[in-house]
Amino acid sequence: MTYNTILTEVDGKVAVITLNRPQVLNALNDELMDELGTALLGFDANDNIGCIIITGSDKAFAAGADIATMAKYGFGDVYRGDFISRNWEEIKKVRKPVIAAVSGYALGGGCELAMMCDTIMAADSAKFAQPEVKLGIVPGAGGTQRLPRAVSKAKAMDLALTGRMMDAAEAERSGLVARIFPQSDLLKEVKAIAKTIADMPLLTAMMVKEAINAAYETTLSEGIHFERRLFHACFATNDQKEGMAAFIEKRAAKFTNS
Ligand code: CO8
Repeated sequence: MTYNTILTEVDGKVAVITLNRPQVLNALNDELMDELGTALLGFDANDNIGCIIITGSDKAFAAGADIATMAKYGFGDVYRGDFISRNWEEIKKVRKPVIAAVSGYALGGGCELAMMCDTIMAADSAKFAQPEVKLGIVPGAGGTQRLPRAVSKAKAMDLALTGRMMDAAEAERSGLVARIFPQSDLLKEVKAIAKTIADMPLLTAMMVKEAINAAYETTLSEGIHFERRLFHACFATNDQKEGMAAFIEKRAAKFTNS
């Protein structure tokens, strides 16, 4: 499938989706979000893929929603058109692990898109911000909800009220970013991490993702209960038998994703 605003690549069991509107620093418009959703759900349905990476260019993961488009909108347009909800939530339907590999700017909707992924790996050049306040809008794709959960209320308030940029080192210290790599190594390193994940038993990896994401939606006791049910369910899979047998027999496991 060919797209206008993204590039896709498959490397073994890893799929890479590259945001590709370089002339506007990968500003996120409807076409891009539609294509991203289609590509994500396509890879999610593909049995040969075990992990998906979303990345951008060296200069920008994404510099936010497309301001030139938004500038024309009035309340009626965004309310009646359900701006955001229609095509910004597709990523949440993806059940396989999704990694954001961020170089350069991840601003506004770009930062929010990265936070919708399951984890964020960053180049040392990465810069994160929620600068919407400077445009007279609040973050609208989850920034006020996901950022405080990732970095604390104090830092989320600081970032969203001042609109300032946070560099990769601060983002890692704050818990937004899992690991930092030199910019030239980012994609290679993230592909290696994605391959490690894709080589794990898929059903188990999907359950890990589902359980950790549930931690953000439930009370602790409900979350623990959910985890326990998934833990018990693992014992119905062939890969639990294989993983434990391989350990005992001191050999590499051969998972069948069943
Ligand atoms: N939208 C549209 N065009 C953009 C955007 C954007 N977000 N960001 C950059 N561009 C364009 C510029 O207009 C410029 O175009 P041109 O060459 O035609 O003038 C080109 O990209 C290059 O940008 P700059 O010349 O500005 O490059 P600099 O290196 O000087 O600066 C910056 C880079 C700092 C990233 C700067 O471009 C900037 O501040 N961009 C805007 C960042 C921003 O405010 N982002 C938040 C947008 S609001 C948002 O994301 C709300 C999300 C809510 C959910 C959305 C649902 C759809």
